[in-house]
Amino acid sequence: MGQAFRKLFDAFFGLKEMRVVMLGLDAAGKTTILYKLHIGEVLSTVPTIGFNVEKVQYKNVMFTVWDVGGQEKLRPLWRHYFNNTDGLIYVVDSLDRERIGMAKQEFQAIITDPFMLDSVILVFANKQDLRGAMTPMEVCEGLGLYDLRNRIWHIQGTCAISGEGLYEGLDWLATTLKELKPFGRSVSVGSSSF
Ligand code: G3D
Ligand code: MG
Repeated sequence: MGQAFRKLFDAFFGLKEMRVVMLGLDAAGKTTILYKLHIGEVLSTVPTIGFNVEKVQYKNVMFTVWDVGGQEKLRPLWRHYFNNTDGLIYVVDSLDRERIGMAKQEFQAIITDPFMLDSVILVFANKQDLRGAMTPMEVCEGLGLYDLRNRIWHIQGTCAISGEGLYEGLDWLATTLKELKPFGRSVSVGSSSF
């Protein structure tokens, strides 16, 4: 699995500076995903700004990861990391039906931030291995993805523990960024893999 990711990164991401932020409520599976990718050492920092940030740099790709949720006061500080972001990966715990409303609220706050208006959006509907998990389509509805205008997004069901779906999702992200970057980002497309 790790080797497959590295091949993917080398083929698509490797040539340019890319910044990807991976966000989601706590326990969505972000840290698990970061480790599953095996693309480098996960550096965890507790900066003075008040939230814990994990980073992995693989060649020219920088992944920055933190938990969102319930701390609206911190939102203005997110921008520090949003600047020049190419891709957003939003991770959802598909079993957590109770907090899908909160996940939506945070998601909408992120994607409407002025610094994020240009970023493409990959949603991981994670924990698909668990019985009772929302389907990717339900997560899609829960986050309000269908209502997005002028955004490029994709939703992918995943299991971070086995790695299922991660490669497909990142493949979409890498391919999309590769296609879009030279030509600007004026397209509006939604897609899913239900
Ligand atoms: P976070 O970094 O988004 O806060 P973590 O989330 O990666 O720490 O994951 C939170 C918990 O969910 C972990 O369990 C982790 O093993 C589990 N988890 C992550 N992804 C999946 C998945 O796809 N399927 C299942 N079944 N569990 C998953 P613990 O028990 O360590 O808290
Ligand atoms: Mg974590």
